Amino acid sequence: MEIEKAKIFYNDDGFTLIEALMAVVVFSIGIVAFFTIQAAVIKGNSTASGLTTSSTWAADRVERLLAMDYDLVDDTDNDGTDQDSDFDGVDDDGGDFGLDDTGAAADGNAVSPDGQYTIFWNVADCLTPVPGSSESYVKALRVIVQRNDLGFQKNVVLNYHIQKTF
Ligand SMILES: [Ca+2]
Ligand SMILES: [Ca+2]
Ligand SMILES: [Ca+2]
Ligand SMILES: [Ca+2]
Repeated sequence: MEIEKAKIFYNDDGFTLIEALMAVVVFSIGIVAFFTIQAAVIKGNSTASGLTTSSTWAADRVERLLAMDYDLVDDTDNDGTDQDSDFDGVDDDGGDFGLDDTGAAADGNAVSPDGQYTIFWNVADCLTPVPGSSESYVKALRVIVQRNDLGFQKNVVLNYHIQKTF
């Protein structure tokens, strides 16, 4: 009786070719799905890590600039200094006070030790009058960190205002 029962589930014909092919197809779909997910995870991790590193470099540069004496944080090429005489927030002689400048046009630049990140910073004086004061002692600071993310250039941009204190 026990043997009879067992025979119902037992088939000694082995796998048919169709069954074997179906198994291969199902297995292949699984493998492709696995690697597709794996690739997406790796890409996501790489993007996240690039973003984190860029933000860290940007924050580090901001801290260095903030640690400097107010007068030493300089709009070296003068494309953003004293160019908003009417305080309307619009660059009097065009441009964006040079704040978006990269490459040699930036007020300062540095490259990370691994060469993967390039940092630019720009300074503009007198963008905004200090509230309640006829004079302006504010500098706008923009730090731009560029990186290559799988063939695309990605930027992290930090904006700061520093105010002279007496
Ligand atoms: Ca400048
Ligand atoms: Ca203006
Ligand atoms: Ca300008
Ligand atoms: Ca410039």
